[in-house]
Amino acid sequence: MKLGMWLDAVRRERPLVHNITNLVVTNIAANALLSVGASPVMAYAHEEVGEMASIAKALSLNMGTLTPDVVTAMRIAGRAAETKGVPIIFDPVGVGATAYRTQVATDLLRDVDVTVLRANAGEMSVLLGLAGEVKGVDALQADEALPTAMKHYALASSAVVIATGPVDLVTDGHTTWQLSNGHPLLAAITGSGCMLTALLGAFVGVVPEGSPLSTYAEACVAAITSYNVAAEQAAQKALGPGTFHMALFDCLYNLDSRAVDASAGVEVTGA
Ligand code: ATP
Ligand code: TZP
Ligand code: MG
Ligand code: MG
Repeated sequence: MKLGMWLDAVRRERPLVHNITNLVVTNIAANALLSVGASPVMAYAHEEVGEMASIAKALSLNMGTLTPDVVTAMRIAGRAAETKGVPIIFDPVGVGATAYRTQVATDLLRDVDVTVLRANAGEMSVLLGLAGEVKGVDALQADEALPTAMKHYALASSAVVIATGPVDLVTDGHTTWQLSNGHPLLAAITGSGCMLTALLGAFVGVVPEGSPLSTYAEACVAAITSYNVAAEQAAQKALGPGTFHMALFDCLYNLDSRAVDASAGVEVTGA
């Protein structure tokens, strides 16, 4: 599978990605999108989120610092995106940590037609009713039944389902991709998952409308691999989390699409 072509498409088309994200990562998510060649916008007012989501190429929803106002903004934006066929990415940050987060995530997934669901493996385990564990926003433990549960959920909801960690799993219910790129320093900075959730918006934002779910899954595989290859390059320049963080933007900006294909660690099952 050619992955680098998706990065080229993002740089060519510069998709507008509407983010309703959290207070911790707002700036770095916008910078990650700019570094990869996309166009970020953060908009929260109930008065404008519907309009913004309808002109965007993707809507990225992130539950990191929830308030009732943010939840309403997500619902209004989600409805507008659905009406216009704009793909929606959802990151249920910290689901399972509190009853409120679990309720919001469950309700949103029931009411909004999400195209891509991304969480760390602990959050995904909790969300799918398995024996996962989260501590605040960090994964503590995933369930070994996770890959099968993800496939079932993907089929039932017609969504791409992604669980990240040292190894990332992506499934559309038929095919599962196991991705081995990345670096432990990603777990040493806050927002590494949230930046990825924003970047998924850029990559699914260039999928031609009307494409099958498998094409959205491929774009997600390309997004994760591009990000994780950039992280591997950044780690080589870094002294620790601080310099790694800065180098990550530089490496995303300078990432060669051929290097993505050359370094990709992708295992496919069920194709
Ligand atoms: P957490 O809250 O546990 O940090 P998260 O939402 O930030 O979770 P992660 O699961 O940490 O999300 O994944 C974010 C990115 O970091 C992904 O691209 C993933 O592949 C990568 N990653 C996380 N941990 C590692 C690791 N130990 N080695 C390599 N890559 C990793
Ligand atoms: N608290 C609420 S959101 C957030 C923190 C620390 C950022 C979480 O980012 P990530 O990418 O899920 O680690
Ligand atoms: Mg993290
Ligand atoms: Mg997270």
